[in-house]
Amino acid sequence: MQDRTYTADAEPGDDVTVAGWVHEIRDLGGIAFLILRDTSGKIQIKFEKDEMDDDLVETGLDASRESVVTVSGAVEEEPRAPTGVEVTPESVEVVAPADPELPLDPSGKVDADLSTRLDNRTLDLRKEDVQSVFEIRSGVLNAVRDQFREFDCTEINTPKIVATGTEGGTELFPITYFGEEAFMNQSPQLFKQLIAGSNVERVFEIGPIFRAEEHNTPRHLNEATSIDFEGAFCDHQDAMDVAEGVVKSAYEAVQENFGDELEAIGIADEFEVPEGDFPRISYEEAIERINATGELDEQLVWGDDLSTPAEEALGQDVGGHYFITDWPSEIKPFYIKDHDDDPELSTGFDLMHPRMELVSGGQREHRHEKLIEGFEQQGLDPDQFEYYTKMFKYGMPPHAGFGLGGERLIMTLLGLDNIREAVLFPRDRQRLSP
Ligand code: ATP
Ligand code: AMO
Repeated sequence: MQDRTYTADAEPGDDVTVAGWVHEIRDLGGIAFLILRDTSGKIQIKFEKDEMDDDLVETGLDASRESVVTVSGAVEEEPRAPTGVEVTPESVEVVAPADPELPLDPSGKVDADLSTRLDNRTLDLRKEDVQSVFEIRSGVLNAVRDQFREFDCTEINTPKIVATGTEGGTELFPITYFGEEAFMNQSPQLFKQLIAGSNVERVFEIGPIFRAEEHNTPRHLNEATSIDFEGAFCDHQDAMDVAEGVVKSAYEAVQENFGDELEAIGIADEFEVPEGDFPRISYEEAIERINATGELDEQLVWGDDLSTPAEEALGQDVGGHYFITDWPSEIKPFYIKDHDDDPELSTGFDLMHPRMELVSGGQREHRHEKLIEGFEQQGLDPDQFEYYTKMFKYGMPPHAGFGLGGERLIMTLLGLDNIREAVLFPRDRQRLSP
């Protein structure tokens, strides 16, 4: 790496070479300042026109905003400088000039709409608040990994090109695989179960999922990051405990390590780690409570899925994270196990943030015959899934798991308006590049 000092590490008395982008030039006449920005912060470079070499002054002050420059010089204390120090330059080099016509203002003084921001993500990420979202995202994924390791899980990676879908046929992206029909995977569901049934027992995966969602909403992506868990000898209650632990660990890590980033995003004062156990509300109670709010035009009846307004009404009523448990079997997928004492009721659960669903999970059907029956009830051909079902003949333990939407976790944790703000290069109906 180039011999350079991060701006945040420049101390009075040091001779440094700093490298970064021209954030701003302030010309006050006899004195002018170049504010240089790098990943660690900003530093003021001082040009005293009468006392410095003309070429040096010209190179520094003629550099267009967002050009990449390196500056060598002495660091001095200067109380009037934004960071309390400034550099008196001995040399300035423009390493990569920037076109003065910028499509987006990285100083953030001029607002840009989301579409312009996403089209120019490199410039967008030069803004401190935007960079902070992705520093936090990286920190959250670290915390989640640590938490899974505490639960004795092994990290796995499963294929993203697959022969069958699991989460609804209309949401599949078809591709051609050497002349055969194949799909982009919607969920690691079947693969994580196949590994939980081995001696590995407890697994997690953080990876992409692909959904051909037709609708364009602020909380759906066509390529999302799924945080998946699967554990042998676990039931749905255990899986809920793990989901709760993982979500809380994300909040705790942000609280502990990302104070400056929360400040930059402007939410440091309101950010809170969720306290206490997340309530576990049955589906039956959920629809009663939603109906009691009077927020919906039509009353919900047993068997209805929860619409967005229904979820929002319940979210407001509960006021924090909560689980919805014991869903009707008929609206949960074939791999979810029903309660032994009531086949109308499933062990499926969702973990909700007041704004939206974060997690789906449940105990799995591990009995071969019942699994095959489940496929038939959902109108799926069990023969197509033989690669999966046959392993249920060779000692498949009871097991349970869940999938947590990574971007939804970041979006709700940081109060972002649009899920696209939590992905570097989102994929949606309109967006296939960059
Ligand atoms: P001119 O009179 O043509 O503006 P000058 O060299 O006399 O040139 P100063 O009077 O020193 O300029 O400063 C001009 C402005 O810049 C003042 O508002 C001063 O507070 C500010 N200033 C001067 N030096 C610094 C510095 N090192 N950091 C930040 N602000 C500074
Ligand atoms: P489900 O389909 O509910 O369950 O997905 C799990 C979680 O993934 C997130 N998610 C999405 N996020 C953004 N855009 C999308 N298009 C999108 N689709 C899903 C949500 C959702 O709660 N196999 C099961 C999980 C399991 O039972 O283990 C599954 O995929 O946050």
